[in-house]
Amino acid sequence: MIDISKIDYSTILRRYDAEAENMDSPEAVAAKMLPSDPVLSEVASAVLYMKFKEIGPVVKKALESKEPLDIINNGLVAGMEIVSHLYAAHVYYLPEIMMAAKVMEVGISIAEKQIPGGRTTKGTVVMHAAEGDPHDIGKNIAAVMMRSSGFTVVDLGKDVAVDDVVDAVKENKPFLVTGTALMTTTMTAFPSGAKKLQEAGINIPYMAAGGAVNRDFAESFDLGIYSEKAPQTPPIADKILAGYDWKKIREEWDSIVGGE
Ligand code: B12
Repeated sequence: MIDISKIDYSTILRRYDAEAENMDSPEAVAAKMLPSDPVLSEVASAVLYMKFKEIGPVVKKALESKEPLDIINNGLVAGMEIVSHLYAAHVYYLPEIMMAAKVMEVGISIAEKQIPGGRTTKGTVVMHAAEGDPHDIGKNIAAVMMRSSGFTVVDLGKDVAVDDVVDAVKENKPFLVTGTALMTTTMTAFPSGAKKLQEAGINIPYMAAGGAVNRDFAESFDLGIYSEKAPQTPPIADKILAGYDWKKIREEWDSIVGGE
């Protein structure tokens, strides 16, 4: 007689639906990702659930007890990160991403106004999204980080032709240029822009960032340096102002951004 007690059914039949029933829903996982601080959680929830009417009052209320940058990084951007998570899990689709990003931007514009810093500037940075690339949400966040850290940002926008980037660098004389690419088809604009800058005798670091880019790519061409997350940019910029060139930034990148 067959001893069925020794049969391992998992190797014979796997019920994915039953497995899924026992897992948390993506929404529940997302809810767990909300910040533990109740004020920041309320801000992040407004982004997560695309609350256009609530975001203004919620951010203004948060400003009574929190620093603007805390609200931006740990409330608004945190909410957007959950949205990206839900998108990856096929719970949210593009319309939700776009609406949530708009809500986040409204919140950022309110919080940004309360950032102290006055009119003094540490230096100018030219920022853009690569030629052919319409994705500018991450760049806009990075621009807020840079402005709030005391830098002047010349934001060229999205889908910026390589030659326009080079012209803007010649005109504004920044100490750093950043490019964002979320598409593998557009990231090649950066080595080509960096080469044109070098040909013009300009040797400022060219930061390559955005989801399509990794550190290996960013460091594969002369002038290229990497930044993975928007908040990593100000500390890197501070080092450039302190005299680091693109080679030294690469050498000390881990310690500058506090990475492993
Ligand atoms: C929103 C979105 C759009 C929006 C963009 C709106 C906008 N104003 O940005 C719209 C609808 C326009 C769009 C269009 C398209 N999209 Co789209 N889109 C996305 C989506 C869903 C989210 C991107 C996003 O904003 N995330 C939130 C932000 C906060 O994250 P982030 O950009 O990664 O930024 C973080 C870091 O990368 C970094 N960072 C980013 N920029 C910078 C800059 C600096 C200086 C620094 C320091 C850091 C930094 O910091 C941020 C966090 O701190 C992604 C999917 C995904 N998972 O990324 C696809 C995605 C990028 N899109 C994609 C594609 C293919 C397209 C289309 C070609 C689709 C189509 N067939 O039409 C078109 C583009 C057509 C064209 N050429 O015009 C692909 C790209 C694939 C690839 N590898 O090439 C993706 C990955 C989707 C996918 N999985 O296929 N898209």
